[in-house]
Amino acid sequence: MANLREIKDITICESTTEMLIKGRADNVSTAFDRADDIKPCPIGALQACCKHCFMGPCRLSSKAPYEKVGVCGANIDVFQARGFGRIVAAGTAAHSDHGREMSELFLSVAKGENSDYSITDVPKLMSMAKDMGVATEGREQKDIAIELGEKCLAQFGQQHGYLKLLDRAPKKRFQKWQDLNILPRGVDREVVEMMHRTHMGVDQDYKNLVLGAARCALADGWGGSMISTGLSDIMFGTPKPIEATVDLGVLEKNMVNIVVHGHEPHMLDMVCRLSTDPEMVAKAKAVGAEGINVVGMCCSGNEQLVRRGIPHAGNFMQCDSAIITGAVDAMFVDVQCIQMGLVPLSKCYHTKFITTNYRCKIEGAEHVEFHGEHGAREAGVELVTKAVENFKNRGVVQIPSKKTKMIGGFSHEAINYMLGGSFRGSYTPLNDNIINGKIRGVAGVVGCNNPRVKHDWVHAELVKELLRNDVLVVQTGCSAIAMAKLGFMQPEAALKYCGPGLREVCAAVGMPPVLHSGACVDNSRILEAVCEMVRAGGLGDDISDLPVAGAAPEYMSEKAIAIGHYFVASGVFTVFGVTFPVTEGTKFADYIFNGIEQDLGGKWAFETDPYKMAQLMIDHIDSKRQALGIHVQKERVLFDMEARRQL
Ligand code: MSK
Repeated sequence: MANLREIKDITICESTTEMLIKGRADNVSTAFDRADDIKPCPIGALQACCKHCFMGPCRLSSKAPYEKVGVCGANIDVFQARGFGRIVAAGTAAHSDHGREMSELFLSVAKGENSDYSITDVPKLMSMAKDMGVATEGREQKDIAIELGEKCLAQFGQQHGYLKLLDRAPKKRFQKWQDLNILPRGVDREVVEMMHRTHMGVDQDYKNLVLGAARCALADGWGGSMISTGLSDIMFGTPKPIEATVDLGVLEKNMVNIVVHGHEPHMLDMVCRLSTDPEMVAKAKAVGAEGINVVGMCCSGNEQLVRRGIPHAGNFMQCDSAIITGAVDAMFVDVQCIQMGLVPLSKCYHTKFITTNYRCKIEGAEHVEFHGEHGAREAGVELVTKAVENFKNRGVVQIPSKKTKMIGGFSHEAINYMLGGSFRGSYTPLNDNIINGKIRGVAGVVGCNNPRVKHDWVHAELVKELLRNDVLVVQTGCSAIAMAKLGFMQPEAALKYCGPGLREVCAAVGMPPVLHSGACVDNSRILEAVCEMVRAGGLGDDISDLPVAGAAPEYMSEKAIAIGHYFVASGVFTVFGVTFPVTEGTKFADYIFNGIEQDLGGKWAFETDPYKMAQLMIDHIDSKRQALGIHVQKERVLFDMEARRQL
């Protein structure tokens, strides 16, 4: 391949650097190399190509006169809005299909038809039941769980009304959605409708399309994703602060290494349990290994890291590197973010690359079908046995030594408890510290890695800049792993990286300044956290009043755009990096970057420079502080009796 970047320009991650050097010496190709080899299509990057019918494809560009239209007469704004709508529909479909899988699994457990999994978090069962309108008083736990499972599953195919968990939103926010007629009715209905509206000859009003996409995205955040997170918590436990270790150094030289990569927590859960099963351990010892080491990768790994402290090998752009170590005896994958390039790469080493889900088969990969609802243990035994049997085939092994300790597990419930204690659990202390200015605001920094930018660097520089300015950071997904590897999820990080106000709060509570909340599907936890902030009072009566902002600095997936759009539709200023599917100077661009704020209270921004990105977020936070009248730190006033009476 010609013109490959130097490795120092590809990543700031030490262990990835070491493995990319090895990979080049081994003459194998990685996604970083392919990104150098294949340039992005300039028309596609601007969302200026329409393939929605076969009179085209029609291509417009920023250089074409604004009046130029496609064969059907559709203009550049409709090209972009239709493309954007389909991206949101695809992202929503991905999260929500995962949510459906969790609902079906949960229902099989609730009915007692599945002994491979169980209900482990009864308080979460009760709170979720209440929010889904399931009566709990005087009823058997089993009956509550069955009704909850059925109600959750029905949300996907519901045709009328609105998704029940939207009731968690502040009243003003709900009213805004109702006034705009964008309350999602059912998850599947909104995805199907978006696909219909973007078909040739249907919706050709860019604003109507963007608002339709908002309805679809809300079905993701407040529907499919929120259901998935809630039911997974009931089965696998609601995260609370827990220690874990991240980076490629979690691989073990003398153990059978299994990397589980994908998005569905139940396969990883089963494989983890089997790794300590005496029969499986005996099998491992019989082939000369000391035992079985199961580690996560990407988001199912994130889910089980924040719940159980399972070691995590790395984020999306470290999958290649894990295989290049030569120490991965098997990589089991389920759905989402699985790169096809990992299959030929695994054949260059000894790694068994095994797909496990009927929805995600890859040519050249071995397939062992795993179903959570039936036969999970048997499939798990088959998978783990294949990894164990492959241990003897190892060649040269080079495991980077780098691994970092971290504290993760900050669900919105854990934040509530951490700040207020078990008897007075509340977001009031957080709000108080925002009002008194010690914490300037809160930022959600989430999303993927993208090989077109320096791996982990944009995440790191953005987060450093936010912390320096007293902005508390909440994270999910691959972004969280980037910061965990760099040590930002240790309480001591507050002393090193934070401004004086945030440092003081973190030191008092003993928490890290960067809070890991889970997988990309768990961004719904951040929605719940901002609802709690509104409920606690003092910071306005809508999410859009809060001094908060969101960012996905290295995103790459359609899911990320769906997440971004549900945050914008929920009233949050949201900045994306790398690239954005938009042609500047169009009415569509002006609407999503500006005008949409009038309608929804949130808006999009696009910026690739992490320092400018941070500035945009801080400026937004400051503007909200100003609107709330908390922008200047007030002198403490001592009240006399008369003043108290007036109060
Ligand atoms: S895994 S969607 S690269 S966060 Fe959720 Fe990471 Fe993005 Fe996949």
